[in-house]
Amino acid sequence: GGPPAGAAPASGWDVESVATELLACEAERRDRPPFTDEWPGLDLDTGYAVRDRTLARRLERGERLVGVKLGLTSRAKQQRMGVDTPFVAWLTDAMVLPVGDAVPRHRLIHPRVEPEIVFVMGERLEGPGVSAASAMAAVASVWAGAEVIDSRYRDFRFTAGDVAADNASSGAFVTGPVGLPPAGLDLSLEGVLVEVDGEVVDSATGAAIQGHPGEALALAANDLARRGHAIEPGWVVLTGGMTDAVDAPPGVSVGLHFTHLGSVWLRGG
Ligand code: OOG
Ligand code: MG
Repeated sequence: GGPPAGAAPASGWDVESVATELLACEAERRDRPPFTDEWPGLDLDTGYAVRDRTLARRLERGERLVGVKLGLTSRAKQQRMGVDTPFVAWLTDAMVLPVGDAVPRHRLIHPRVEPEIVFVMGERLEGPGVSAASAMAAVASVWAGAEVIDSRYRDFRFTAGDVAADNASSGAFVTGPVGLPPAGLDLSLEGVLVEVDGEVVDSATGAAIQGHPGEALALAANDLARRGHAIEPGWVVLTGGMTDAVDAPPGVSVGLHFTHLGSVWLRGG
């Protein structure tokens, strides 16, 4: 029973109107309640359909696709956000934050900062059937990263479908000082300290990301394959927040210190 996923629901929302509303919220820096309050049928796959519509609109207005990000790959993030499904979203050049820039609050709603292990791809990676080992073989270099997440949902309240539609709370991201070849690193043991104004407020290792960030990369390739996408050479892949995100208001300084990948500094904004 019930209408098929993606069909116009009784609430009046559909894939197209949700995509339009999310892009408008982003442009106007306006948050809103999650769509699933009115449209419970907005499940993960319908959310992905919305995500792909908003990407198409971003590309139409001249943005360039530069990679993908994973969301909710660590238990710290899953527990904090109340959603335990990892998922994949798009990164465009408009989300790249130049090194040295502060958190771009002027174009965001309620930004928060989280530490991530980032891959730059050397080879194409296409699912299904990708393992962590075959995924890592396609990686050219590994970087420290700071993701500035931002949600179009008030108080970051959402279900898996809502947040997939919202491109996994994408905002901006910046990468660290060095790109290292993956072969010499044990990424499950790569540690990070999250420092806010001189105080270490959180820490984690790469094992927080599905046991190893390569597992998250494999998950991304296999998940994207369900909708006919592959991960392309040169793409950036954000493997997911290792700890809960932190607030970075103006005047605050956030340092993300990795064992081998160096430090990423971000001024609040
Ligand atoms: C969802 C975005 C998740 C991550 O790394 O887990 C994400 C959110 O926390 O709003 O970027
Ligand atoms: Mg993230």
